[in-house]
Amino acid sequence: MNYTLTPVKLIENWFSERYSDNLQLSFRVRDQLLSVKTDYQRIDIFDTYDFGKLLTIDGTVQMAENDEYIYHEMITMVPFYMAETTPKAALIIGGGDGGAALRLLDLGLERIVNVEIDNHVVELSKRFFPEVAKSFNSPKVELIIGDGIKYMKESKEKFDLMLIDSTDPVGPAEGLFDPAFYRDASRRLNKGGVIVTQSGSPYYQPFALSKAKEGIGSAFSGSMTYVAFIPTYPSGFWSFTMNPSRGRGMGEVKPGRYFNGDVLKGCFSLPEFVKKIID
Ligand code: AG3
Repeated sequence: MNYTLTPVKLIENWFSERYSDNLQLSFRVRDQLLSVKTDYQRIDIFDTYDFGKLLTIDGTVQMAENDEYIYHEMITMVPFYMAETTPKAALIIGGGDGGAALRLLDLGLERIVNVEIDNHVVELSKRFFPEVAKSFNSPKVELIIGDGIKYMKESKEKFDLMLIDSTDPVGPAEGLFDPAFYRDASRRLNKGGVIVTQSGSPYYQPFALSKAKEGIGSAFSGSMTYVAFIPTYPSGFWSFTMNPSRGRGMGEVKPGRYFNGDVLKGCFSLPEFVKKIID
């Protein structure tokens, strides 16, 4: 018998994030690069066809090589320009991949304290996403492995920007959406500064948005929500919530790859269904 030996591949591998009982988004993967269970969560790293390397925590997409710039620009550049004085010192809670710190360095921040609870997120980012995690090599970035809630309660230092770059409000990040956390935060924020948290997908996680709004709103007498298109997160439509702040009326802003002056103006324009969530 003569068989032709053509390579056949019958099995395709996919990673799926479940959005609801009836819907999930699947990424076709070349390979699973790693899977670890840490004291806090499960971390997986995949090599995907469309989005490059993908970091997931407890089955939820945190960062994809090809679109991380959108989330990281929007969580840093919007608050940077919305602050009423030029920010010099920033605090990041979460952000163990280093992506938020990287953009803050680009914006010229002089001091960045990054408090991440899970050392493994930092170590794995350094290994698999060195271009993002290189921010941790800067002498301007102080990395603290510890509990952000405790840090906010006990530290004395004050900041011009505070970024809550957390996972979804279930599990370790739940307390980062609580009014008590934002009351502590309000004592750490300099006058004219901005605090912002990622507040989930308005479509699939309206509870995350309303929780963030209540938390920030109660501690800072009001809140402002803005949105961005992030293809690898649930529904692709994402929200961020910050304290009320007017910016400092500067003319031109320096564009990133997603962010620019038009995005800064437009991102606060909310669809009616989103307004209803935060009404
Ligand atoms: N942190 C926010 C990701 C939340 C995504 N949620 C989800 N996929 N269900 C991103 C960390 C990037 N520094």
